[in-house]
Amino acid sequence: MKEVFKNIPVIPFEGKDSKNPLAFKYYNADRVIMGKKMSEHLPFAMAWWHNLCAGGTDMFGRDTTDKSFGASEKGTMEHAKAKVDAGFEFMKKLGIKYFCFHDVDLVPEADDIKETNARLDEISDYILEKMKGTDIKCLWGTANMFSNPRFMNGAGSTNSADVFCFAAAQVKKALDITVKLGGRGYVFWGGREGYETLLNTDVKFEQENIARLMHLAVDYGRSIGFKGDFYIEPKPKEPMKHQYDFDAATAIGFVRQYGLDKDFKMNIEANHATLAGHTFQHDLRISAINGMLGSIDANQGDTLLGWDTDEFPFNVYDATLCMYEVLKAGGLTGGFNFDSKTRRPSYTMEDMFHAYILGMDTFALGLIKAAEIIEDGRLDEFVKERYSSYNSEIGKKIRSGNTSLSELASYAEKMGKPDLPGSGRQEYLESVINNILFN
Ligand code: XLS
Ligand code: CA
Ligand code: CA
Repeated sequence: MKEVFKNIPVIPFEGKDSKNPLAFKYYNADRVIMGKKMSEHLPFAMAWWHNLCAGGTDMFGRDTTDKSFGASEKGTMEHAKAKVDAGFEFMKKLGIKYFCFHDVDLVPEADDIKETNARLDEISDYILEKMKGTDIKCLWGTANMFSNPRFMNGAGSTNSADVFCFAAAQVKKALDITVKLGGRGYVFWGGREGYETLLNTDVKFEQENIARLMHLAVDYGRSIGFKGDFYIEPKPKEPMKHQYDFDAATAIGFVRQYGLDKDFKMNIEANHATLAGHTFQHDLRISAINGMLGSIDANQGDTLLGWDTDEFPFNVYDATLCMYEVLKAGGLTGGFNFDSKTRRPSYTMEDMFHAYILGMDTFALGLIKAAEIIEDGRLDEFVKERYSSYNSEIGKKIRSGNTSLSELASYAEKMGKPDLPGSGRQEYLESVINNILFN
């Protein structure tokens, strides 16, 4: 097998004092944090689409990097296999155990779905072969139901029954391949499940139909032995003006309304949470308290830009607060997929490695610091104390639902007026975080 990433070694852990650009400073797979190895806390995944397919094209310019990986022609099965070779070499060199894919990231789409499916069979055989002797597996698979013009009005939410059938066929095949490659999860990201204008849209019907497609997917998935979680990946907009899975709260309401909550969890992407006007931590917390924190798309946006920039995670505050939520939730059943791309001017093969080293180190730091915050205990203690009035007699009654509006009203009348509810101490708590982050 020809080496694709020449001059790039297996990336070692060298620790925080290392100046070697091709070494981890914080991600030490075997280091034990709160009783578990870092590699178990952080099941990292490579996103096939960004890492092996995206060449830096944007609205204003073509590719800056060549991801043919030695294939003589792009968009061929030879190229598809070259991407597999490159991907496996890449994951092995970084110690990454998972990958995520859309159907059409793996193979070029043919005019006829029968031919596309035959190509998917061929490439998944090839991937299976590559997986042998490694512990690399699929984290999750999905069907791309947003790029092809047939999906201009959505997939589950399309106005065309024929397009709905086509979407069903793609989901079926993507599930087959996910199961074949040992996938832990299956994602629905509703990129075009939304609308441009309400003037032409039957929102109720579209939402019901999305749920129908999801139910069909669950039934089929379970029938072929898929034991993992289905995920909704919320995003408020882009490409559509409005997307139905706006944020975690909306998507959780949706899966509950349509009886999908036993099979679905959330795949929370940092950049999507911020596009929805939330913090990353917010959507993680909302998912976690509802028992629906499944998996994470690890990236970050840019607050100066209003779109989905899918940058590699660099912000240690956000990664720390993310890992704080993850640790509190008892970990993920999914993993951390780097749905991130190198910036357009970072066009060399080496940049791909720098990007993953950055992302993995950022999350490793986040994990280390989140564990310190929990072990330190000042935050937890403060929150506990903040609600302690509910441990008192009347508070206990409220908590247990063992009271009435009249009882509370006469309690208030006797009291006259309550004391102020206690300082929120935000600045103090933020200084605790800084103290732990930079000690
Ligand atoms: C796009 C989404 C997409 C999903 C998978 O914004 O992040 O890449 O993760 O379809
Ligand atoms: Ca994503
Ligand atoms: Ca994204």
